[in-house]
Amino acid sequence: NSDRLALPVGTTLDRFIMRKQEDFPYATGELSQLLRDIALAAKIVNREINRSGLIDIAGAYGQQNVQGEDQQKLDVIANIRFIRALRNGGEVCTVISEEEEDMIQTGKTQGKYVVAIDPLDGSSNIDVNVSIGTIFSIYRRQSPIGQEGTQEDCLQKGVHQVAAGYVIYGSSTMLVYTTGNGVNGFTYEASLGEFFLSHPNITTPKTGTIYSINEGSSNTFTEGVKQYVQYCKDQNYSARYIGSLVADFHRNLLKGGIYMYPPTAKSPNGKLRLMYECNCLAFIVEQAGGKASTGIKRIMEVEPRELHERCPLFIGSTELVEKAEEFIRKTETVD
Ligand code: P6P
Repeated sequence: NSDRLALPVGTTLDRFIMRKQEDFPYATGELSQLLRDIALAAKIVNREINRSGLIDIAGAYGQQNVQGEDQQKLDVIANIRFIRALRNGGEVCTVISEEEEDMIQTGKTQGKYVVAIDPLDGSSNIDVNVSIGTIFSIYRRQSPIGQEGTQEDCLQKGVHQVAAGYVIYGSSTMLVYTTGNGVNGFTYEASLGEFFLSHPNITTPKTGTIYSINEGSSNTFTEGVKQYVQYCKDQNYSARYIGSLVADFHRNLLKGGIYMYPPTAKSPNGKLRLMYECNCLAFIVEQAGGKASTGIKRIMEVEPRELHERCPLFIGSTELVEKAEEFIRKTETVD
């Protein structure tokens, strides 16, 4: 970006979105509004997460939440909040969510966009106060306006993403996203209810010394993955694995490193989901100068077949991902 476009740290998310829209003379504002709708839902979910510990305490004394229902799991609450915000915003015709088997039709058939979302990934980590996250992708619908979105609208290759991002609810809450022109990070100031630009133009280091993988499954790794993990040890890399995808990814994005979820006996096609985990983070990492692979091919080139299909994920610093691919290609036939 030329200086004219560079926005100072501290710019609010709203002003940032507005200024970036100005760069697109034909933009009609729907994507801008959609990004605002996602940010609103993130603020609401952030508040629910921060209260969850206390509500549990309240729950323990037999109290119930404000709706008088038994305390729902936070990932269910997050799913409700994000779908409601997307529906009310009016820009989205159809949503696919980790929390729901089928496509969710918002009823807004004029909506130009489809959203794939994992409303709260790693939610098992909430009770132990480990950072968790929301992961999302935005696609332009292919079917005509004025009807419900179709399965084909929801099963587009990652290269067709219009935008992708994540929210990390951690020591601070951040929104990190791209619309295909670089990656920017915003930190939430709850007392003001605003996201402020804190990490402009994020680029991930070309290489790194951190490798993230669950070595508890290493007995069933393929030969190529076993050899690459051994290579990381021989290079004296640091093993860092939080077990919360957004937290592991965000650390490696900023510091350099590789996150891997390879095929295992328990998850022969990897555990992570193509549409609302792998593709989203792949778009972000590529825009930040990194790489995202199934070990054999570029994540964003994978042709989706099912809404919740899984795929192996090797993502992060380009040199580390390419080295992993080298070991895998040397030892495995292309599927
Ligand atoms: P494993 C959490 O359940 C999750 O979906 C990701 O957030 C995390 O990276 C991964 O699964 C951890 O899986 O098999 O290592 O426990």
